[in-house]
Amino acid sequence: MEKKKVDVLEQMQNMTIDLNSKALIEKAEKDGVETMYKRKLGYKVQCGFGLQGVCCRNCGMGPCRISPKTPRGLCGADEHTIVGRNYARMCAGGTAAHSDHARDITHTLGLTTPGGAYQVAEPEKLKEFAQFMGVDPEGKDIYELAHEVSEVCLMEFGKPHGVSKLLARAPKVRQDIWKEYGIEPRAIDREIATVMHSTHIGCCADIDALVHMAFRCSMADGWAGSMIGTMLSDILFGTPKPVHTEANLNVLDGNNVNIILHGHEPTLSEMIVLASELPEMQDLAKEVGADGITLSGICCTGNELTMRHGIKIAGDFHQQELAIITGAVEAMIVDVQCIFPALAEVATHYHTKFITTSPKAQITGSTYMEFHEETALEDAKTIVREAILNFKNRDASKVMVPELKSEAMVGYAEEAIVGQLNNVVNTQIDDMNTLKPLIDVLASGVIRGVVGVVGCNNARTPSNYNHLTIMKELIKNDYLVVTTGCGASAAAKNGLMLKENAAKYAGKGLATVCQLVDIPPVIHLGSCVDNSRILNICSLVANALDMDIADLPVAGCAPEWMSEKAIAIGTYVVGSGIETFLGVMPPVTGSSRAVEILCGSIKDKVGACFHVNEDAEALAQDIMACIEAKRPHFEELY
Ligand code: XCC
Ligand code: SF4
Repeated sequence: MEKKKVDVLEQMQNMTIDLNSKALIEKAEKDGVETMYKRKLGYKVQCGFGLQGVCCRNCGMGPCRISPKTPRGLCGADEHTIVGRNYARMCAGGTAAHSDHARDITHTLGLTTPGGAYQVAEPEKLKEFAQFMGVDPEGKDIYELAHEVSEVCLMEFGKPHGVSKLLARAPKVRQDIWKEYGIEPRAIDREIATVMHSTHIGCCADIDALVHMAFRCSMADGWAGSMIGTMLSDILFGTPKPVHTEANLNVLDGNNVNIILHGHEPTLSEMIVLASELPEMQDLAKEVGADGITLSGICCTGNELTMRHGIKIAGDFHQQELAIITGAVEAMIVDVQCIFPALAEVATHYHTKFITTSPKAQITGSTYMEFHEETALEDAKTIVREAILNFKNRDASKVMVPELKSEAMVGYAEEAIVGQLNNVVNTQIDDMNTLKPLIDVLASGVIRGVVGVVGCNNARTPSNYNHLTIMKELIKNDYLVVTTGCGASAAAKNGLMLKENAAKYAGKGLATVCQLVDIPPVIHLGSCVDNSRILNICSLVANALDMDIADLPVAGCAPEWMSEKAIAIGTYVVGSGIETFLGVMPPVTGSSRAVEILCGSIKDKVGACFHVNEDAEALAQDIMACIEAKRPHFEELY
């Protein structure tokens, strides 16, 4: 290749540390296919106003952009107002996404029937949750109960009075802090609507009030929407248990029909699993000349599937285009969120069918096959059939499945983590007894702390670099890492979710615990809505010790965050009293006040704040220093 082309290729390959991705970026170049990596080259200079959050287009007089020459928008909004409004809107966007996902799951619970496509997989969990939500399970048929719980949960989205019922899962001291600051979320939809209203032109223009509102809205994400999503997904599809899987694009199978599921809601993906396992589908695959069907997942759908079925993880957010570029994918089936519209164009270069299924995420150029929960299995069969029949169109000369994959153990729900530490899998977490081993290793300092390293890939950092750097540094120093979302995929792809690798990567204390109780040093907690599992575990531990969540030696980290969902997550994690570390600066630096509050004074209100450092090594050090500073107080209380 001529020099210029080599330079361009190298620049693109430097944007990821994943070797499979590097190989496929090269293939994309050869195939003449544009990817995110190519487009990024065209974005050398990103808009400074946008980066700082000081561009407002909340009304038609704008856009207004704050600069020394124009310190106020036409309406007089200053940088603090504009940054505050933009931040609050990001939180509302993220809360809406997670919660609308949860709403679909909740409706699905209402559709369960004995023997139907959707059934109750965890009757005991349902009963316990029903009781918690104030529904008496006594004497009720399990499906009658499921439908009643569905109705009660739906009310959490739009009830006219009161605050989220799920706040009661938190320690009492935490609940008091929320009451005091006034961030107990009311109905989920109401919090989102309030933010949209207050950020309309001519409404809220006070940074403290805007941040407050952003927090209350995000709390509805964590302590209502996401928590309902996780709980009801477990009830419907089963509580995840530790299971073996493989990760990275080599999981695509050359002789099989390859179906990739991408997006978020298990309502669709679970049905695709069911459909693809039917003998008629397996037979059809053989008829078209394939050996069988390989399902794999990308993004959070990948996480949901792998933790419940051990289905392989094809890749993360930044590998979605590259997956199609392998030329070995018969269908990429998507529902909602984190789906590049670019997939439509990428798919035109290969035989891959890019199948959209949700009215909420229709994409020009895709094959739209609408999925309805009411006719779930039939719809899923139609979609899977479409994928299988596409096998004959595969062009062998365009196929290149890259070499690498890693093994991983995934699927640690709260029950599994606590149970595993007791050497009993899937115990009910109900007393100090079952939590004691977890608390003991933390209190003794054998494990220094627990850090949730979660979230996306961001093209502002090389894909996976921050995740892996931070995770490795933490486990090396005896901090247990729990992870969700695309962070979890990064860990799975790189061998960090194997107990066998604990001795290699983890410090002595953590490695010993891993050996003793058979856990990997980085624990797969699920998808991004499953960050609510972190809230749950922290609450259980804090309750058992009669402490506040803020007293625990724990931290949150989103090293490569990019979505509005991630901002909402970060905000509710801070609101829950957990110090939160970001590897990419959010668009708030245009307002000194916003930075002061979010990275400082909010701590006086909720006991934690944001910390940002775009140097991953330094961020890992910051996290450890922060936890070490908490330890004396924790040990004293304990
Ligand atoms: Fe999307 Fe949930 Fe981020 Fe990955 S981690 S890029 S939000 S898929 Ni959720
Ligand atoms: Fe400009 Fe104010 Fe309109 Fe924003 S709301 S675009 S700052 S006039």
